[in-house]
Parts: sequence; C-alpha cells; structure tokens
Amino acid sequence: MRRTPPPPTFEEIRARLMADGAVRVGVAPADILHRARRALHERRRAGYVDSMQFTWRNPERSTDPSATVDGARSIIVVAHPCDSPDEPRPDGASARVARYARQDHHTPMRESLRAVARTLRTSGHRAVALSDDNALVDREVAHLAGIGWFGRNANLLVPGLGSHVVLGSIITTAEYATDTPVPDGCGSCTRCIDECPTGAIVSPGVIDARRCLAWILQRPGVIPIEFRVAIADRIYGCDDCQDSCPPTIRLSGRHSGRVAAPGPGQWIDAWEVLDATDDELLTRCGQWYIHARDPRWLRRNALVVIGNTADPADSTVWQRLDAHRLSNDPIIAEHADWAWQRLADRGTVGET
Ligand code: B12
Ligand code: SF4
Ligand code: SF4
Repeated sequence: MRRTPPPPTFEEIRARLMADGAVRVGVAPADILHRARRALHERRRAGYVDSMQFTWRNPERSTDPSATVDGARSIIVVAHPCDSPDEPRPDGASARVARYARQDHHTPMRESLRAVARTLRTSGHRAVALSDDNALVDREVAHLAGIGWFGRNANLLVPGLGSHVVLGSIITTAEYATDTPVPDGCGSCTRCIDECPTGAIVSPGVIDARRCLAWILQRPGVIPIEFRVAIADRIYGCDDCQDSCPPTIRLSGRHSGRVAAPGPGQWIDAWEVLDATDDELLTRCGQWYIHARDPRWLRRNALVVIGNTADPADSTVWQRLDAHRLSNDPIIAEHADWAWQRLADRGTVGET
C-alpha cells in the first residue's frame, strides 16, 4: 500500500519558491479579510470602482479564502520582482508600456505556485494557487503575510525592494506558522499623492479608479476628454505613483536576476498598433488585461498617444489619421478626430 507523504515544511516550500524567482515568501492566516471586505463595499458605495469587476464582482468570495479552498488554514504568499529599467525612446509616436507589463511576470510565478500546490495535494491537503484572480484580494493577504506595507499609493512596498513586485498565493488546508505585518514605512512622505497626474489618490491607500490612468486605459468605451492629455504617451498602465516614490526609486533594479517570460517591451509604435491585425496584437500584448480580448481598446489608446506625441510637421501623419477618422468603428473614428484636433493645436502653438 502506498503511503501518503507528509506535507513539505515551510522551509522546503520557501526554498523552492525562492529558487523559482520569489524575493519574499510569507504566510497569512486563512481568515476572512475584514478590512478588504469593508474597503470593497465602501469604495463601491463612494463610486470609486466605476465599472470594474475583478475582486468587486463578489466581495464575499474574494475576501473569504475558504470560499476557494474549503477548510483553508494558511495562505502562502510570494512577491516576484517586476521592475524594468528604461530603454531609450525610439523616434516617432512611441507608446509607453508600464514596467510590470513589459514582460510576463505572472506566468512563471503561477507555474511555480501551482507546482507547490500539487505537492501539497499529493500529501492529502487541498491547495489552490492564485494570482491576479477575482477570487482573492492579493495585496491584503500579502500585507498579512508580512511581505510589505501599504504605501499611500495603495501599492504594497517590500522593505529593501520597493513596490515593483507582483503578488501570488497558495490557499491551503495545510497549517503553517503565520508572519506578522511589516510596519508602515511611508513616514511623513506624500509624494505619490502630489505627483499623481490626475489626482486619483483621493486619500492614503484609496484610488478613485475613474481618475486612475491605469484603469482608464483598460476600461472599455470612450476615454473621457479630460484625461486624454494626461495620458501622454501611455498605452497600458501608469507608473507615476511608483516612479515618484523614494523607497521604490532608491531600490529599483536591485533584483536583476528576475524570472519572467518575454513580453511586448517598453515601447510600441502607435501606428503599428493601428495597422496590426487582431491576432498580431493579441500575440504581442495578450498577457495584458484587454476587455473582452478586443484589441480595439489598444487602437483607441494608440490614437490618444498619436495625438499627444506625433510630429505635427510630418505631413504623412495627417493622411494616416484621416483614414482612421473614416473608420466604421465610431469609437476609433471619434478618437482619431480628437487626435487630429490635438495635433492641430500642438502644431499651432509650436509644441512638440
Ligand atoms: C482592480 C485592480 C486594479 C485597479 C484598481 C486598483 C486599486 N487600487 O483599487 C487598477 C486597474 C486601477 C489597477 C492599477 C494598478 N495595479 Co492592480 N490590481 C487590481 C486587482 C485585480 C484587484 C485590486 C483590489 O482588490 N482592490 C481592492 C481594494 C479594496 O484593495 P487595495 O486597493 O489594495 O486597498 C487596500 C488599501 O487601501 C489598504 N488600506 C485600507 N485602509 C488603509 C489606510 C491607509 C492609510 C493605507 C496606506 C492603506 C489602507 O487596505 C485595502 C484592502 O486591502 C489586483 C489583483 C488582485 N486580485 O488583488 C491587482 C494588483 C493590486 N495590481 C497590481 C499592480 C502592479 C497595479 C499597477 C501598479 C499597474 C500599473 N503600473 O499600472 C497599478 C497601480 C495603481 C494603484 N496606485 O493602485 C498588483 C499590485 C502589486 C503591488 N506591489 O502592490 C496586483 C496585486 C496584481 C498582482 N497580483 O500582482 N489595479
Ligand atoms: S497609477 Fe497613475 S493615475 Fe493611477 S494612482 Fe498611480 S499615478 Fe495616479
Ligand atoms: S511616495 Fe511616499 S507616501 Fe507614497 S508610497 Fe512612496 S513612500 Fe509612501
């Protein structure tokens, strides 16, 4: 008769996860996440959630680890670095990708967590690996697992590393000793609040998604006019509240031996986004959250980048935009009209 092996010790799990690229591993209790549950309900009531689903789809589930793993006792949490040094900006209408989205950090992290979850199941326990999933509020469990502190920019900051990390977890019925939360490290600093380009950090740790460029670029539909200039050259994500954060800047690039799968890189030519087929765009950027997997949202963003960054003195720019102003897609046509007018305004005042 085959005997069930004992579950791995925490030290064995930690060593394996660190060998796969984690920079921190901790354990949170698998209790209901009361603070996160309260925050989800309060922020929805305040209107800050806009049309986001994610963890708001079912707050009772995303804040109850037992809803995912019946009888859960522990949550093993990892942080993987996702920083990326800046590359020179190519000429032309180059669209900027936020640091975490330039490579695919989630796939190798999930594979690593799933391998440990399989080992736990072999020993007779239940175990499910999750990252960036609607079923769990990642930052809250990472905070409880002693991975880092909540910055005023809402990101989790890892001592000695900063906030350029992605987070993942294993919820399991196996019981491990839990860690204690890291104390606040922001002190009297408020730089992220002051430097958010749209005033989206409405109070420490609280983001109004209606104003946050990271959400505005993901959200389906028309981009509100008031945010289009602030988008500048961004096509996906926004790093300003991290690029202004002293501990994050000071420590960035410290962990260069990261484990990541290839991604789209930092710069994408905005015209190429308009001209590429759906398949080409999804191959290049498919790791991103793209609403309904419809690349028209990336083309819409590319038009805003073109209006903000293309050279009004280049006559070909106007012809190329005209073609999109006649698009059958009303969203594309409207954003192309805006880009055309923005270029005209920039050309008139001599701004580049
Ligand atoms: C929805 C979502 C978004 C939305 C909304 C973000 C938000 N702040 O609510 C949008 C699209 C805007 C977004 C943007 C980004 N996101 Co996002 N996002 C998520 C997602 C899917 C759910 C987040 C969630 O549940 N929010 C619910 C609210 C209630 O939680 P919270 O914002 O963390 O709020 C906590 C704090 O306010 C704290 N708190 C309560 N009281 C107080 C008081 C004080 C004083 C303080 C300081 C804190 C505090 O408790 C709250 C609850 O735990 C998670 C993945 C997941 N499944 O968890 C990724 C996740 C949070 N995102 C991530 C990343 C990387 C980003 C971006 C940095 C990407 C980018 N460069 O553009 C930006 C950062 C924007 C920002 N400043 O928050 C990472 C975070 C990594 C980290 N180090 O923190 C996550 C964890 C994905 C992952 N698995 O790695 N994101
Ligand atoms: S991601 Fe950008 S827009 Fe959103 S809170 Fe941070 S700085 Fe503001
Ligand atoms: S910029 Fe300052 S206040 Fe904001 S998260 Fe960083 S240390 Fe905290």
